[in-house]
This record gives sequence, C-alpha cells and structure tokens, in this order.
Amino acid sequence: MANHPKYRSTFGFLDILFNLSLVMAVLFVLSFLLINPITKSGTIDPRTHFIIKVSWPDGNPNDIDVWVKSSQRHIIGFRSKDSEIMHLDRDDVGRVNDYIIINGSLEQNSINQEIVSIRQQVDMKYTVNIHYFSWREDDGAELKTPVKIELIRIQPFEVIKTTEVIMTSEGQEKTALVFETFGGVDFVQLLPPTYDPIVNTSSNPHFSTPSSPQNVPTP
Ligand SMILES: [Ca+2]
Ligand SMILES: [Ca+2]
Repeated sequence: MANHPKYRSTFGFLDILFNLSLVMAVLFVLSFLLINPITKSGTIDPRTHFIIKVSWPDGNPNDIDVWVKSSQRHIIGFRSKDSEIMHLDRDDVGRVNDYIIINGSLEQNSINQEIVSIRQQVDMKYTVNIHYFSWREDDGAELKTPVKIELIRIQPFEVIKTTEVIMTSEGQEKTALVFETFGGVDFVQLLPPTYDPIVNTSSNPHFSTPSSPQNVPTP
C-alpha cells in the first residue's frame, strides 16, 4: 500500500515538513548561541576591589563602628550603608545581634566584625575612622577595646595593611587608615593616618550629635 502513488506523495510531503522543522530548530538554537553580550560601556563594574575589615575581640559586647569617607565626600557608616563606590555590609553592635536560629535552635555567632567594600577603580582618597559607639558596662565589658583594621586588595589578593587602635572611651573617634587608590590598576598608597573626624563633626549629615570632648588624635 505504501507504494501507492497517493501515499508516496504524502510521505514525501512529510519528509519535507520534517526537514524544514529541523532546519528551523537548528537556526533557532544558533541564533541564541550567536547573540553577543550586551555592550557594557559606561556601566558600573560591580567587582569589589578593596575590603576594609574591622574587628574587635569575639564575644566582646561593646559596639564599635567603622566610618569611611572619600575625597569626593562619599560617607559610609551604619546610618548610611551604601554609596556609589562603596558599602558597609552590616552594623555589628557587639553581642546583641549575634544570635541566629539554626535548625530551630538559637545559636550565637560571637564574631565582632564590620566590612566595607570598595567597588570602583577610581582615583580617590579614603579615610577610615573607628568610632566607639557604646560601652556595654552592664554586660560586664571592659571599657578599653582593641580594634583591628585590615585593608585587603582582592585582585591580586594582598593584605595591604593591618593596624590596630585602642578605643578607651565612649564617643571616641580615631583615624585608623588613610589611603589613596588609582584607577586602571588596583594600586593603593598608604598615607599617614592624621586624625580627620567623620562622626564627631557637624559636616556629617548622617550623624548629627555634637562634637565629643573625647576626640583624640591617633597615637
Ligand atoms: Ca557597630
Ligand atoms: Ca557581634
């Protein structure tokens, strides 16, 4: 019956239809493979170039804050966590927000750490200040709190600088690091950490408390 002229013409038509469908499917797949990525000129590179890691002893209940300002007046701190070129991951307030629920049980993560990420390769000067926000005297904490500051370049990875400041009074602010970055390459130059207030100054729109009498220059 398949040799009947009527069925031969039907099978021929089905063969052509099948081949056409196959060609269309192949062209459809190829069109996706050949699409070029959208040109990104002028867009922001989301890569993190530098990290500023601030930490104080695990389990210490005192609340320490990092504040960073750029020479283009970007200011980052717990009251202003994001800007065009950098952001603060979280405000670690000592022991208060260190608890997490894992599998239904309350666990403590005793790390005290705040991290600022710099996302842009630009010519910029950065000032990194440590501010003693709160002494948890009621929690049995010592007033004196050592704070470690690390400046880390991501690509190529390098710990550029590790330093420490000792915070000795509530409201105290110290400049821990000053550095410049240069665009094109992830180059950084360290500068003397001359005291330059970020928190204890009326020019910070995110922190309007009056200047503290406890301002002291860095040692
Ligand atoms: Ca804090
Ligand atoms: Ca903590």
